[in-house]
Amino acid sequence: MVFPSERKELEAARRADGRLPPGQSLTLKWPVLHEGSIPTFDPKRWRFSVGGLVENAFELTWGEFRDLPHTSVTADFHCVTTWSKFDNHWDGVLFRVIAAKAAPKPEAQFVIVKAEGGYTTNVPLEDLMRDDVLFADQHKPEPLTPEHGGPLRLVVPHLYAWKSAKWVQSLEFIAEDKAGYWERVGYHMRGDPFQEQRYREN
Ligand SMILES: Nc1nc2c(c(=O)[nH]1)N[C@H]1C(S)=C(S)[C@@H](COP(=O)(O)O)O[C@H]1N2
Ligand SMILES: [Mo]
Repeated sequence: MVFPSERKELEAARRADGRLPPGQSLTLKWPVLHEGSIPTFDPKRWRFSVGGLVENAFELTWGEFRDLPHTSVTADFHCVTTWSKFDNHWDGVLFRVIAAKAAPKPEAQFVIVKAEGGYTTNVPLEDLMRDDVLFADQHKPEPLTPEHGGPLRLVVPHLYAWKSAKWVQSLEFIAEDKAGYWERVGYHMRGDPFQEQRYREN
């Protein structure tokens, strides 16, 4: 049992640490938030594909993905609807591992991340190359359930959580930035919570 006063105290502590972005509040729960329905996972048919401006476009089966070197990352998660969930323990494959395999061409500056069901989001390549950006297939102590993006979701801790696409299926490396699902309707092209990059200015 967690008392409201405890939540308030933790929130004050994260604010004092500089880890609570402006306009956010701390949640002890893990809300489920997405558009559309939760896809069913068939490990035999699942594919992860990488293409666009890369030297080595490739596709992975679920077994091949699971065989890639895994890394654990502890990171915060900030949704633009104002909740922040702290100290998530993710495990998965770093974006850098995927990028090294793909060998992006010098013109590649952005990535369109595509999820099953049609959700997309655009992220600058530079943001994805950080050492805590990963494709997570585990979350502890709660499992990475289908409603939280299982079997595989992107996690970009330093950007608003709409960039952390659930049920990720493919990546397209591109030269010029191109709006994804939420970005098309006015959300920010980058989405840094500490700069409150919620909406686009134009
Ligand atoms: N495929 C997909 N991924 C998505 C979304 C979505 O609608 N579809 N919503 C995003 C938003 S706005 C948030 S806040 C997080 C929520 O993740 P959670 O449900 O695991 O808390 O998922 C992000 N990833
Ligand atoms: Mo969100």
